[in-house]
Amino acid sequence: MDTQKLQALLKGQSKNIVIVTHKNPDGDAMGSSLGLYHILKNAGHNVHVITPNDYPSFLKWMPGEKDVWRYEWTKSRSHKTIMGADMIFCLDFNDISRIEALGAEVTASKAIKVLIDHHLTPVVDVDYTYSDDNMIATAEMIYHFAQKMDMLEFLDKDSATCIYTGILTDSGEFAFPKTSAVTHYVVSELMKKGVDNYAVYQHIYMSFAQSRLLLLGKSLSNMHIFSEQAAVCMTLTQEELDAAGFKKGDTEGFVNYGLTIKNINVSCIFIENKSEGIIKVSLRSKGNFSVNEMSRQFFNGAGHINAAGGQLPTTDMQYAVSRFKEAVEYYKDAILASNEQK
Ligand SMILES: [Mn+2]
Repeated sequence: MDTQKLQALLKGQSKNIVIVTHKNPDGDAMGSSLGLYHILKNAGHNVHVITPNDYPSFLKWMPGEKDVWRYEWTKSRSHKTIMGADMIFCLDFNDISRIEALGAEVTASKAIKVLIDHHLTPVVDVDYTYSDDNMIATAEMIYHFAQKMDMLEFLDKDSATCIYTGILTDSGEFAFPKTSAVTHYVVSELMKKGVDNYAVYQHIYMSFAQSRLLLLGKSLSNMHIFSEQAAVCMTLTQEELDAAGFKKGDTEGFVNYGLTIKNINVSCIFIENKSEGIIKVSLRSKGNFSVNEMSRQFFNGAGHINAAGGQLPTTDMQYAVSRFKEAVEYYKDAILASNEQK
């Protein structure tokens, strides 16, 4: 389907539209979905946002959020709505497996399907694809999509606030390399619609649970620094998690703190899960050193060049740290050569 035909559909009579996004939705998943939701609603369509599962509480203030259905809690009405949809938008994922059980529903539906995404090489079977891996966020693409569809008149403060949230979170507060002049232009246009940037910032970054800060302190004080290998690792045992009152999501992003040290190119955090009898591993790197490869080799996992996960089939934290030491020694030269500043 070409752009003109899609534009005619969206500007034509009211449609039943479903928007789906990936499992464990993040700021960009929710920001792009709800940003598009408001635009399409304002254009007169009947729109539902359906996520595979629940999302973190720091996103539960976004305009329209109260109307979002979590598929795992709303299977039968989600099923009916998806089967009755004229159009389905797939946002912020590049593979149908990323939406789990919801994927079978989307695949079975006869609706016209549209994919908008900024991950590498999407393989979702749709009628219209807007994919660009140079984009910092799918939320930014929603703005460009609205422009392409000649629907910017429907961008209001609510949709702008959601799109802004997606860009803010996926760009690491406008720090990551793919943040472009165009990104800042879009943000400027969003702010003209009345986005309260300070309020958004407070909702996202200044509303953590106490347990998160206690655990951050703990994990940092447990940090092992391997200066010669330009690497650090942090640890949290089940006992430490319990003592701080751990809640799901509390340790999100902790691993990134290791990389804030000058001349450290690899950071790792080990988090024990006693009931599963494992230690979960999270890895990050600066530059071109691949923690994906390191995780495959040493931690039974996988991921991307700069971000990977894995696990060890033990709850022995001392063993985990020694395994890390072994891994960074093995890759020492590559780690030291990573992120060489010109
Ligand atoms: Mn994204």
